This record gives sequence, C-alpha cells and structure tokens, in this order.
Amino acid sequence: MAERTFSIIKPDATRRNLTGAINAVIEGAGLRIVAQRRVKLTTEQAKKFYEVHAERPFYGELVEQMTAEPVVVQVLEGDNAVAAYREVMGATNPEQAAEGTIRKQFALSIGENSVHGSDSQDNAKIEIAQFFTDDQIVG
Ligand code: RTP
Ligand code: MG
Repeated sequence: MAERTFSIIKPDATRRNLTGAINAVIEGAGLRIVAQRRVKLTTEQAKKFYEVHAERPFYGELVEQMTAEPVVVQVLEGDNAVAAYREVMGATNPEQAAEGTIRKQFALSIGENSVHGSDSQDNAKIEIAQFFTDDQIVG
C-alpha cells in the first residue's frame, strides 16, 4: 500500500479561498487526496494536535490561529507521501521556502503558513487517527 500522510489547509488559506489552488499543487505533485473534510477546530482539538509545541512561545498564538476559521483536514496518499508532501509544502518560514512550493506561493508568515504536513510516518498515523476513521479513507 502506498504511504499516507496527514495534511491541514490552515485558516489563513481557507479564509482567502485557496483550498482549490492548494489542492491543485498537491495533486500536481502526484499525491492523491484520499480523504478530506472541512471542520472548525475546537480549542481542545487544536491544543491536543499541537501538544508537542506546548512549551514554545508561539503555542498560544498558534492555537488561536488554528481555531479562528475553518480548516480542511486531509489524508494524502502516494510514494513516500510524508517526505513528498514536506517537499511540496516548503520550509516553515515562507521566506526560506523554495520556488513552486505551497508556502512560497501562498503563506503569509512563519505562523500563518497555509498548510500542515506530518513530519514522520508514525506521526502521520497518529494525526490521521485524530480526524478520520479507516472507513472514511478511500484509496
Ligand atoms: P507543520 O507542523 O505545521 O507542518 O509545520 P512545520 O513542521 O514546518 O513547523 P513546526 O516547527 O512543527 O511548527 C508548527 C507550526 O507552528 C507555527 N510556528 N510559528 N512564530 C513562530 O516562530 C512559529 N514557529 C512555528 C507554524 O504555523 C508552524 O507550521
Ligand atoms: Mg511540524
């Protein structure tokens, strides 16, 4: 089975009506969107999702931003999906992101950087399970 990763199209992007434009970049890179749902995260959901960053100075702002507007949660499938999506996303700071990446094209700042993608296969499994049951993912 092809590898899967978890993606979030963040509020800064949904607010600017960029869901389709970002999905076009994802699909253009050969990744398949095998599950997708639009949802407004609760503060509890956002806090739990970003628990690893709880001690970082930007944690409060991050949780605020992630709950400000709806997000689109997705499961992406393809060869080396975790690494492939990290490459398509570009660097966390859009000023350092490579040409053609999602963050280079669309991100507003290091915080409002348009997308999230899992950073390992283990975390992908954990993150996917926070939002999707197996029967909701159709590969
Ligand atoms: P992500 O988890 O969202 O895919 O992004 P990432 O791995 O590139 O970045 P990470 O270090 O995991 O940080 C998670 C998210 O926190 C926000 N952030 N703000 N103000 C800041 O200095 C700062 N640093 C990180 C970003 O929204 C980042 O994507
Ligand atoms: Mg991360």
